[in-house]
Amino acid sequence: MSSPAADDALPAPPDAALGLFRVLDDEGALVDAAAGEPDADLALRAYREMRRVRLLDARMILQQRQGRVGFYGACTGQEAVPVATGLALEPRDWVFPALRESSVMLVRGFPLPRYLAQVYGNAADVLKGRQMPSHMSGRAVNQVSWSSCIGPQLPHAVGAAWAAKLRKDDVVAVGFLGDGASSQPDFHAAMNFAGVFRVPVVIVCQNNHFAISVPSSRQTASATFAIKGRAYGLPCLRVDGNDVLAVHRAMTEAVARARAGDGATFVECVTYRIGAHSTSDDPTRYRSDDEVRAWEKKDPLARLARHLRARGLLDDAADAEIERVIVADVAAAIAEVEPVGAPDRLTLFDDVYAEPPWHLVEQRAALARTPPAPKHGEGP
Ligand SMILES: Cc1ncc(C[n+]2csc(CCOP(=O)(O)OP(=O)(O)O)c2C)c(N)n1
Repeated sequence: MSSPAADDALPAPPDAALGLFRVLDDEGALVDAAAGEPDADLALRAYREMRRVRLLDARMILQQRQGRVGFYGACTGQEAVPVATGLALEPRDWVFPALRESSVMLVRGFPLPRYLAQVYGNAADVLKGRQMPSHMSGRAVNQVSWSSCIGPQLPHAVGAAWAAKLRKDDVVAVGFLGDGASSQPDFHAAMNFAGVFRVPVVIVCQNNHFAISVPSSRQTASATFAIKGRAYGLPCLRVDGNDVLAVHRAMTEAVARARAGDGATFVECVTYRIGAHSTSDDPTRYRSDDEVRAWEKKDPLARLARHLRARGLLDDAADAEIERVIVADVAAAIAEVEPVGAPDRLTLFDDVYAEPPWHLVEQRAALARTPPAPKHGEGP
């Protein structure tokens, strides 16, 4: 047995909740070359998916500025987390997003035109125009609608995971939050239940340093967000959220742990919201250009591109072709869904009751007899 003095001399083990797990450094070089090169197909797929989200967001912000959609919430600078998550999950797993993870759906195969139809809220939208734009969800890819309240998706994710455990379903749930949501009671309830009942859930905090205008330093006095998991008895890990390969590895391990029956994990992904909170926000009111420029240097796409180029997996021509295809796909999707009209008014009565009560049956019939109101600019 070693003496206490000898134990004291040992260096402290690295603390996963206080460190920053990375596969690539800011320049795109491998942090641990001995661990081997990341899978080339995975890296290229992640790059294409992140490019798609970035270009799509830029185009949709223009649509909003032109008055063609009412609102849009982009995730510019934060593409790595949704893309890595989408690539780490099985189709049977469930996703409970917060504000910036809608695009997990695209990675998991949801068609782009239907995804964009949600922003227009028209008849092609699977949500029948009932949600605020940028609150996409789809049963086909097990992605639940975000309620727009900050936090409740976390108990939902834990509940779904708990149900899967009770039913002995081989299913994992992932629940997302921003750093601001860690101040909500639902976060603590979810973390506690996840720990006590050892449910197959991964709770992922995207620490993008702001909750609208409130900096993360006003959300917590903890050294990191990841370390909060320890109080609930959860393994917790702090990851570079701008390193898609690191997030993919962390998520793959956390999902495997959950699926093996070894319980929940809490992951903090350290990132930065490069753009505005939403199209209704002006971030120049609460943060400096210097800060934004410094984070732009850590851009997740540029970093992965440097890595791919260094390995000979990407060059200017291939990159331009990736962009050309995405821009054409986005334009085609918009052209397809923009002219689609509003959902039928009678769909208002759908999806609430299996057997509609008599008064709703009457109201539905009355609405069906009433001619639609004239559109703006029409009529007398
Ligand atoms: C319960 C509740 N309070 C306040 C809001 C208004 N609100 C919308 S987004 C947001 C900030 C969320 O910050 P964070 O959780 O860090 O996510 P981020 O926007 O940074 O991705 C707030 C306060 C809300 N939607 N719900």
